[in-house]
Amino acid sequence: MSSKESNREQGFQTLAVHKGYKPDPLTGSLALPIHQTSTFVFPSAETGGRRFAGEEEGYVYSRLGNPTVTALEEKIAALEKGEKALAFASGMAAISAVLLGLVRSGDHILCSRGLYGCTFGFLSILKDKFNVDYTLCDMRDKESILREIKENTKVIYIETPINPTMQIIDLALIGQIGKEHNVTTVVDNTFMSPYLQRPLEYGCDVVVHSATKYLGGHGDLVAGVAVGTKEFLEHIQFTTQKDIGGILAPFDAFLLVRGIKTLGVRMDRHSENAQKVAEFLESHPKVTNVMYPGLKSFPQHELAKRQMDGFGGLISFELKEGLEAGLNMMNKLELLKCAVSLGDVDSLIQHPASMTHSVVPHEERIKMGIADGLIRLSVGIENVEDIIYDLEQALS
Ligand code: 4LM
Repeated sequence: MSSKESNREQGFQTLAVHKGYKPDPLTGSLALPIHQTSTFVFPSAETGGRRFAGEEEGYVYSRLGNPTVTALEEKIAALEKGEKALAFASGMAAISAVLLGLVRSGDHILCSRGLYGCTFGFLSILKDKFNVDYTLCDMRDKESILREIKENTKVIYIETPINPTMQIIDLALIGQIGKEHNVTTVVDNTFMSPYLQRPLEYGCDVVVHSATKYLGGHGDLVAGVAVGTKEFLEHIQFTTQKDIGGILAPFDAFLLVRGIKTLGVRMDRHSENAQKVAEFLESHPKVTNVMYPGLKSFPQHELAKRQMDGFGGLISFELKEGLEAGLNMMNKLELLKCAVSLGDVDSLIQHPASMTHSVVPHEERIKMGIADGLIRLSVGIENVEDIIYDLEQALS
């Protein structure tokens, strides 16, 4: 490769395929080796001591780092345009390690009004057991964000689009408010993946993902990642990741690397299919309240166009006849599977009020915009005619 070539900034899909691993010089293995080991042998006792003291680079023990996991972390960091990434055993392990690394007793977290159920559950644990308060706030409105920031606010934590209402928050605004008020901004980018949205480019500080979803893409693993500055991620690595221990196993890192190689191709198909499915649902006489950022009727369509490179694969909607009719429709589906999770190549459909967001108290759920009859559809990469055919027969 010429030096000119090596200075070129490579495109997203090229990085998705190649970043983080070069064919092993010893064996020539094209695929990333799975370093299925718990510990690493030191060439000498002195080397081991220096590695523990942080005076010399090198692997020590797989809770502190593993070459297969490092390859994944380098790939994710490049795709999210961050300095460093860390991989975790689940999205919740990433989210909890990041938040625990940022707050102490007496602090306050300002959150989007609308969060994945277990993130809400973790905030409740922080509040009940560790005296870390939180406020849920409609962040579509700048004034309400400014009103809710307190002296002790240390973190602004958001999802955008929000699971499952698809409401969108202006990332540039959040990044700016964070800087002006010296508050760390954390964005859960699970619904978009770095192919469609990169919050760090808008001045936000930390990105977290449930890598179980679009990053993995095949419904065969549970994982999480966090991305940000080297300084912040090293702080997490050597505190709440190392000492709580929610690390990713090498085999799951290998599966994630394999999944990410096709991320851009999959996201294009998810977005293309979801647009057609959303238009079908919107035109169906039995369906109401279709929430998909790619629809012209979507209240934040213009903001979505501005900060997202595509509209993704998630749609929420209700049936005019309500909850019972919605559940009946879900039971009649043949191709689409009734399951939680999202972002898989398979289309998945679920009922947030009784499933993913059931831990959120009813009153709060309604304030979040999660009606009792709301249904969430994660559109897969099957032939779109077959997805629409299945929905049509289930609605008939
Ligand atoms: C679901 N979601 O919605 P792990 N952040 C977001 C999520 O949607 C999720 C997590 C974090 C669903 C799981 C059953 C926006 C999860 C948590 O499940 O811990 O990898 O991620 O269907």
